[in-house]
Amino acid sequence: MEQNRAALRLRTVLGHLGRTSARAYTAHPTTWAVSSTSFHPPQFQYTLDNDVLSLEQRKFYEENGFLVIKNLVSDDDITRFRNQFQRICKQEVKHEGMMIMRDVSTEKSKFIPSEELITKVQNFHQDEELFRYCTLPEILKYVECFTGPNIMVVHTMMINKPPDSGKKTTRHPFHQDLHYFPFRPSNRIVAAWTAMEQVNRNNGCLSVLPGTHKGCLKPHSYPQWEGGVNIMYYGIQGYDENSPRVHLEMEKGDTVFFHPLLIHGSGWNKSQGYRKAISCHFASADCHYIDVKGTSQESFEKDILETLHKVYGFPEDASLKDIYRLNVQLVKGERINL
Ligand SMILES: O=C(O)CCC(=O)C(=O)O
Repeated sequence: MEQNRAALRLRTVLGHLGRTSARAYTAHPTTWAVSSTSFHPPQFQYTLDNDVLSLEQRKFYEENGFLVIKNLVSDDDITRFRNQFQRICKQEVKHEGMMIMRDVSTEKSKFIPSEELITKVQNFHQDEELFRYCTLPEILKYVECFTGPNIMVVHTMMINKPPDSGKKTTRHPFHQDLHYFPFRPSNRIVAAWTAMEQVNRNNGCLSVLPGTHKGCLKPHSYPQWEGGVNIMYYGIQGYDENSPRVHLEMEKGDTVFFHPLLIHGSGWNKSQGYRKAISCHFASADCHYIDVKGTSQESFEKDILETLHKVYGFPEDASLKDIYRLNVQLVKGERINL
């Protein structure tokens, strides 16, 4: 009985159940100074057979772990996402389970519901307007190349990187997204990240370490930054600082798809503007859950459950798997395991 109540609470809080049905480059895949021509894979493992990606694009993702598609999302859609984000910031729209986050540098100042104080909205699954992003045919067409035809939305974010206060807290340390996910196989998970305006090194574009998706999941922890670090912004302990770095300078509407093991992060925002992006993680519904206890992900599970318990009264004995199980949502094909 108690457990049923807890499960019900969990569901209400976290959203509804998935339904059963070092150099800068301009964002153009063929201009990256990273290899695609000398590449002869024994077989493709990170992409699936279909007629969407060209052979060159496929080889590029296999080798580098990311792929930028220019001008994929329309200006009209981006305007709609921007307007809805503003409504959420002003608290004209609220959803249970949606997480509203602030930069650590403004955490202690009085909260005024405005775009200036909100750095990220996570888990917008219940917001029809923002969730449209995850169902756009132009996005799903590419997602399918990595996940296959049964597609689940597993995580959503709208990021509003503010002008930095000078403490460099707006940086996002290098990390692998798989650290946050209790399902596998990793090759059937992909992120889509769309620039909502021009992004460059000045306003803190994404930076990636090409080819790192071929490695394994590394231990993560909070970096010891003088100015503080944002909640849930874990960084990799001990990556190779000399690995070649690519700064993904992109135009509004350009979208990068990337592998969950690809090491990436973003720089601090030196501009006076709010750098916006919308992002969604997708996984094949054929993926299966894993228990993260005893793995490097256990500390994240503990952290998130503690936060959810404190803020929302979430059951203490839940698992990372429980959080996702209640939140994932089918957007194409059939629901299988997730
Ligand atoms: O948009 C950014 O600045 C970084 C986003 C990111 O890597 C993440 O939230 O995992």
